[in-house]
Amino acid sequence: MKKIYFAGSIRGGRIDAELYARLIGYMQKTSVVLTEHIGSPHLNLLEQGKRDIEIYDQDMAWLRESDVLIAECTCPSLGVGYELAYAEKIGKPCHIFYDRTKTNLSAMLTGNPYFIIHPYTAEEEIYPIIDSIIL
Ligand code: 6IA
Repeated sequence: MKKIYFAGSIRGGRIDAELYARLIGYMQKTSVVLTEHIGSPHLNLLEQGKRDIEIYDQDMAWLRESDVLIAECTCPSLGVGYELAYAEKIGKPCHIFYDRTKTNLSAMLTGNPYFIIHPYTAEEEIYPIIDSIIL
């Protein structure tokens, strides 16, 4: 089973949290998602117990352990941008999804040929692409 590091916005805004939860649930049928909390509706409560230094250390360890980074970037997030740059530095494959009807992705991502970018207009388009990445 592949180990997936799924990245999505947390402090950047939780508008797409339900989408993250659906994507994570789908990937968990066939893979291990190291960051399953990204889709949780209770993140504020969960976050209270943890210090930021612990969050950072744990996430970087999971990123090193993962086989692939899959990021949903419709809602811009500094943390996700940082994770993408770190993943590139350590040579992890990076797949980026974003809804082209809702956002214009940063040129720091679209201009970097290392990143494999999947613009979509409807959520259903994402699932077969995820299959091709993880199966
Ligand atoms: O800048 P942002 O907060 O939007 O960054 C989001 C990204 O940073 C996500 O892809 C996560 O991998 C990572 N990240 C940010 N905050 C947390 C976090 N908070 N836990 C894990 N990863 C995080 C605590 C919640 C937890 C106790 C359930």
